[in-house]
Amino acid sequence: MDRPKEKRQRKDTPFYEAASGSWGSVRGIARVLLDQKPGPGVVRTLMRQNKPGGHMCTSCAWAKPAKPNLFEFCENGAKATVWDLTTDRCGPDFFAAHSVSELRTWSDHDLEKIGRLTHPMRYDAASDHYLPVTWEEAFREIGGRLRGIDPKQTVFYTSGKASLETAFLWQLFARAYGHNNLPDSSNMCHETTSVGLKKVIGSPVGTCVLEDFTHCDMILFFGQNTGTNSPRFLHELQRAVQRGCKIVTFNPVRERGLVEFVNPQNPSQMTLGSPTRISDIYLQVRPGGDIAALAGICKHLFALEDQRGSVIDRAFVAEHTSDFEAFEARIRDTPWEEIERNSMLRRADLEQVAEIYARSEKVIGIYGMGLTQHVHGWLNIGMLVNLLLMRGNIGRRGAGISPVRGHSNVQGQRTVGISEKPSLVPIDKMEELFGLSIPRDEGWNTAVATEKLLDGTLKAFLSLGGNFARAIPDQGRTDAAWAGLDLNVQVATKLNRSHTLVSRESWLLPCLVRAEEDRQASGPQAVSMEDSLSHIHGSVGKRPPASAWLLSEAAIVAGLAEATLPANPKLRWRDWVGDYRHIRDLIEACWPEQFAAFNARLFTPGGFYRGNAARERQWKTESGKAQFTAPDKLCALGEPPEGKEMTLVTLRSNDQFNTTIYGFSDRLRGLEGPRNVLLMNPEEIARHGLHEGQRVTLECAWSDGVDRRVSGLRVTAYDLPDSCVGAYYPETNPLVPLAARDELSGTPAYKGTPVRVRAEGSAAPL
Ligand SMILES: Nc1nc2c(c(=O)[nH]1)N[C@H]1C(S)=C(S)[C@@H](COP(=O)(O)OP(=O)(O)OC[C@H]3O[C@@H](n4cnc5c(=O)[nH]c(N)nc54)[C@H](O)[C@@H]3O)O[C@H]1N2
Ligand SMILES: Nc1nc2c(c(=O)[nH]1)N[C@H]1C(S)=C(S)[C@@H](COP(=O)(O)OP(=O)(O)OC[C@H]3O[C@@H](n4cnc5c(=O)[nH]c(N)nc54)[C@H](O)[C@@H]3O)O[C@H]1N2
Ligand SMILES: [Mo]
Repeated sequence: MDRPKEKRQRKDTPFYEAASGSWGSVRGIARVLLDQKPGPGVVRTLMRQNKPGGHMCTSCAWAKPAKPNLFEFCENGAKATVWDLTTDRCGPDFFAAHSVSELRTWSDHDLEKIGRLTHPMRYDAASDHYLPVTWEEAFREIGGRLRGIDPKQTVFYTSGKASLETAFLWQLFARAYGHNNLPDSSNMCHETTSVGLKKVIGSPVGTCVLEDFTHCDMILFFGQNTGTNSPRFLHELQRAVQRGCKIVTFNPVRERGLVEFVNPQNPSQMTLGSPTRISDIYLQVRPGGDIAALAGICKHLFALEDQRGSVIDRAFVAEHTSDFEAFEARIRDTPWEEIERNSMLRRADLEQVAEIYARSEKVIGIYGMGLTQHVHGWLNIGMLVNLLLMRGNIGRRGAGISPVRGHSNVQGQRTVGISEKPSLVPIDKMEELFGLSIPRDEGWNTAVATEKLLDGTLKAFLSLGGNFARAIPDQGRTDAAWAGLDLNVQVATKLNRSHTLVSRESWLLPCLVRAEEDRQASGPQAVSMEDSLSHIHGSVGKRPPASAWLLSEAAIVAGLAEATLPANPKLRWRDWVGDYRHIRDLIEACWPEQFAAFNARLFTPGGFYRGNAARERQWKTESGKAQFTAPDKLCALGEPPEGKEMTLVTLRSNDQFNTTIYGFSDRLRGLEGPRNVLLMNPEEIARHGLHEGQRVTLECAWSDGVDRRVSGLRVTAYDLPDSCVGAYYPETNPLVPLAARDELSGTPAYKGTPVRVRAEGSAAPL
């Protein structure tokens, strides 16, 4: 197995200063090609990626333009595809040689690096090995077991990669079986958006489309790391900057992609190495400090309004919004000292941002996990919406709010019924179409499902992709609980830690990846997904499957459903899977407005837009208006750190996709080597009496008395605000308390854990 050398920051400058993109991204692709040895023709596959007739990338959810670039893939999109198309295999021979107990000690990287799963496998407790089985046996046995379990004690999890077609079948299976327990990776991600944005503007998704980025004159960026997590978006940003658009970024970490970018597709930029500056102003807000930062900008706007008028769009506020007066009073009453203390930013800087905002006609607010993964995450979003509403920046060309979604179809899965809330789903229509009686009680989201795992209520867990056990908080407590389940079924492409935390009965069902040809009774199939800007795209895989025993995800869901449910002539699983156009017709029947002529529009260049009322200034909120929120606090953290406590921000490196660890180069942060680093600024290292390279244990300081710790971290100097430490996800997930989650949506507060640092070998906390 690869053993990385020690992680170190480049020594030539105190902190990494190279531009994002550039030759580094080309080298990143070359490295993964060498490492994964994909079969022949992979370059052709990459050239088709994100273009009509090709497959849609499985990495991020960023929009796919109608007129694609020559290479419509980025470094990390290429890595994701090549990682899927490796020639390495994880088949019966591998499982015969390694017990599950042994595999449980392997790292995330080493487990996935084995290669693609090739056969359906069943865990054999007597030998502690996975053994190959036939699909018939797998479906029959799992179906039989499910029929003996109370559906209400069962969870069907989805990670956001499965297509619209598969996701629709999955939720239908769950509801026909008898529950709404449909947690999704979105519950750990942008659920704060789905709930928070719905509350304030009546739409669970963003209001922008790609064209808006060619008209805006200011972009406010909060807690989203474009260079690593949605690099194709850098092209829009670069073009916006070149036409004079101002970009202001709020992030505790100076992320290179938001500082400057060399377009790898621009020969002169590559040759001259002349980067485009992305952010005009970059403010290293403290974690959880965005409410205060936004309050400061709003406060100065009121001051400017008093001085010169015409700053606030009074006509828009009067016609379209509610509760402005309470918001105004709260902001005017908030003292600057509190704003500065909570944001750790200077008044003068926030005033400067307000000046630019007041001068700009069309402004877009962008955000990611830096706003959503906090205890008061929804208020972060409410505050950003407040700022936009003050000048009518929602529902206008070139303006709006734009959450950047994570998984490539995570937004779409919610659109087609993956939700624990039956009120958000056309249940009546489904009952009518399929002759069902579907429960109306709310099911479990990820946080509740994890509580049910811990308290023993959960009996069966079925997972459509993902790595639930590794992605959730509080792994010190949850890891042991999996053994108590009656049934654990994992549909997957590669081995991961969730597959090693076996239950009384555990199954591993391997599926095709998106770039592979999906051939069914009627011939090769297309699938579809929805991007971050609510456009739906068709996707066609053309590569030969990694193994003859693989099934498509849709076929696996249909096989499981057929084996579990009583016969019902209206549930024609086999026919539907024979031709996915039938599934798209069912989606259209359930959501006729958004999916009208779904099959006919499947390959619309740039995708087809499913519409958004808030973009048209129709507010589907309780008041029927866009809602101002008066902030009752200035900090998004549940328990702000005290004394020597620090706030832990869990980070993604440039060499991972969630729990999939491609390698050990966090190039854009200048960090190379093992991932067990603890990033701290040099003054904090000194304040804690530590030194660089020292090994430390991090302890969670959440006040529920539970002992949560991660050892063996190496202190690494990094440019972060005071009282903030950074470390990688998922290795530090055991430190995040399950109880620390957004108060409205339940999204875990992965960006705001209070921690103490303890030098290893020393008894007392420092
Ligand atoms: N290559 C690659 N692409 C990915 C993924 C991946 O792992 N690798 N994951 C996918 C998924 S599922 C998702 S959800 C997205 C995630 O993409 P992002 O939304 O970018 O998520 P993160 O990288 O977790 O963190 C975002 C940023 O928030 C900053 N931050 C932390 N705390 C705060 C805060 O309190 N305030 C502010 N303003 N900023 C803060 C961090 O420094 C970081 O730069 O990316 C998707 N795309
Ligand atoms: N501390 C901390 N924790 C976090 C986060 C954080 O920022 N900090 N981020 C959260 C976020 S935003 C998210 S989205 C979750 C991610 O949680 P998940 O979506 O559950 O996790 P992934 O790591 O994306 O899942 C990787 C696995 O998916 C399987 N897989 C890959 N492709 C396919 C496919 O096409 N089909 C199928 N069936 N399986 C496939 C592979 O077996 C692979 O091992 O983690 C959350 N956890
Ligand atoms: Mo995510």
